Amino acid sequence: MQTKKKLFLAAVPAAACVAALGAGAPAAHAADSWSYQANLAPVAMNTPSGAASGHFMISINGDQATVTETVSGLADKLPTDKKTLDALGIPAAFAGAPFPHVQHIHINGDGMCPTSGADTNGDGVISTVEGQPAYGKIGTTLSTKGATDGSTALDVTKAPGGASFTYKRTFTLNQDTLSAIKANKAVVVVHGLNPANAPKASLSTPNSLGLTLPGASKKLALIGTAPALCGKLEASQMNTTPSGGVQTGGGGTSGLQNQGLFYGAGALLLGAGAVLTVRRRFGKQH
Ligand SMILES: [Cu+2]
Repeated sequence: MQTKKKLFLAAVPAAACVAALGAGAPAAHAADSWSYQANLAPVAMNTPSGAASGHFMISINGDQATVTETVSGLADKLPTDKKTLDALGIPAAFAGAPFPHVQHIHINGDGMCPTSGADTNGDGVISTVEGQPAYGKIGTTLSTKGATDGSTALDVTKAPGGASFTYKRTFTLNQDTLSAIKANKAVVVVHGLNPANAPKASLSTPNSLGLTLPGASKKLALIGTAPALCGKLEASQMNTTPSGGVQTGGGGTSGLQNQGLFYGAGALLLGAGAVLTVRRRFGKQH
């Protein structure tokens, strides 16, 4: 029963998640397993409306969390031109590499995504720091490997990259993040703006975190770190189980469909793996 349920949770198609949104589903749970989701939407000012999107699911069982996420429309590749790289504070070794998108579960802010009012210095970009009152500090780093705490928060070699990616990882969720998710104070943020449509100031202003990439002559420009996509984590209706009852309404057929989707997601992950390999190779260069 447990195994079956886990598979079900992992396999729920994105479309179903979208359908469940807005239903105001209560935080339903069976035993100690929960499921939450976020629709990732463009951050005001930083990403034009409709230019990028994503969907994020997290199923939690005890202290184990499995994240399944897809995004599209983000910055694809880093520039290759040396002048452009220098101007943005990106080391030459990174030329043409997949644009890294560090991503986190932010916690204990206002539990929301920043609006244009968050741009307190009025430069037309919402920096990571300016967004913090809305989404809070980093609770968990959604890294591709290694630690999921603050130690990998800005590690671009452990971040997914490219315009579109599928991210799936199971890891131990820290207590602070778990509590914040349950308290509706958790927000998923994907960083790194698309130079093609980012606000102009983000190309010339240093990032708000003081990050300098290894081998760079200056601080990374704001486009490298500013929040691009954001979504508040909300209880997923899909996790609703009649009190102590059996998962109903699905039936055998839908179970099969879900399995098919599950394997489909696996194929997508292979694609992501290829991207990661490229970056790993690239990461060794410096
Ligand atoms: Cu973040």
